[in-house]
Amino acid sequence: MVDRTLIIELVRVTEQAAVAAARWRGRGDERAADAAAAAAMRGELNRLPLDGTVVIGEGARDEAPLLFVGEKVGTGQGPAVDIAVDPLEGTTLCAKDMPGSIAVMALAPAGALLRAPDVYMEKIAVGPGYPPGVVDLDRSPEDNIRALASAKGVRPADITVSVLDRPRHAALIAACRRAGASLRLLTDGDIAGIIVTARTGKAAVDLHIGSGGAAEGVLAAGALRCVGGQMQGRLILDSQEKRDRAVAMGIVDLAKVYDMTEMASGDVVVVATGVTDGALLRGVRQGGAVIETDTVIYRGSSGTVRRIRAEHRDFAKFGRD
Ligand code: VTB
Ligand code: MG
Ligand code: MG
Repeated sequence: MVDRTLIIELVRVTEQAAVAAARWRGRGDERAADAAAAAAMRGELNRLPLDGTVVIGEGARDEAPLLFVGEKVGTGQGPAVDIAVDPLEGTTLCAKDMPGSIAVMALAPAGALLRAPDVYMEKIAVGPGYPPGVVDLDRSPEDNIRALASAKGVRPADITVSVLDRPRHAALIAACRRAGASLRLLTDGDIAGIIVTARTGKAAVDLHIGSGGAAEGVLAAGALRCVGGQMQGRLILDSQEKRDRAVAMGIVDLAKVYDMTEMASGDVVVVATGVTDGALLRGVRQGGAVIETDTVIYRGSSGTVRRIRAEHRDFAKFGRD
């Protein structure tokens, strides 16, 4: 178990990353926004009493200056934990000041997070309340939509599927349309896309399908575990170089379908703060001396979701009135 008091401390990590990224909202510079988020995230992580290892980060040691895979974070005094980060998920959304960019990280006992190489992952996810295996990566989109509709007691036309809007998904999108489903096409951001399947309510999305980053898959799996639902992922290793990288990272079965709990096992905690407004979180608000942030913390082992709205004041710059 991760020390419960430590869990709340993680709020600062994504808050600071989101505030740093928000300074770059709408400025068309994805790299600067990402770098600012990563630097802020690392700064806060290194203040925490933990012996952390980045297992999912901003890249390999030689290509990422900050939060590279293998980097040690924390003060070194504390529990040995795995850290997965996406300091700015949806860099393009942030650079264009479009909805849905977030700062996100996961923490889990050492060994609990899948060491996913930086490749795409095929994903399928549904919210809670369905029989196990109601959808499956190995079935066609049509079959999955029909199975989900029947489990839900509705028509396929009443099912909403979210898919990243990419040319590589043309056949998938066509298949969903043939099945009669409604599609929510995401310009970016499948972590939020997957988590939103667990929301009930009128505008709910029932199913997420398609390929996106493997890192995002692990982060989404951690959060979905907490709110309930089912998810599967399979790494797309479509070149020898990618297969070699996966093997070097200790992956034995290259075609393995990972269940949600295999991607993020044990007492995983996922924390996310909104950068721009989105379906999951409100973006950073800055009004004069006060900066407001909106953060959610998911704790897998207890299924607790906490929402923290914070006001930050910069007395050094604005004084105390
Ligand atoms: C994926 C997805 C992310 O970027 O990594 C996507 O998982 C990149 O896909 O949520 P492309 O290479 O097709 O652009 C996000 O949408 C945002 O980081
Ligand atoms: Mg990302
Ligand atoms: Mg990112």
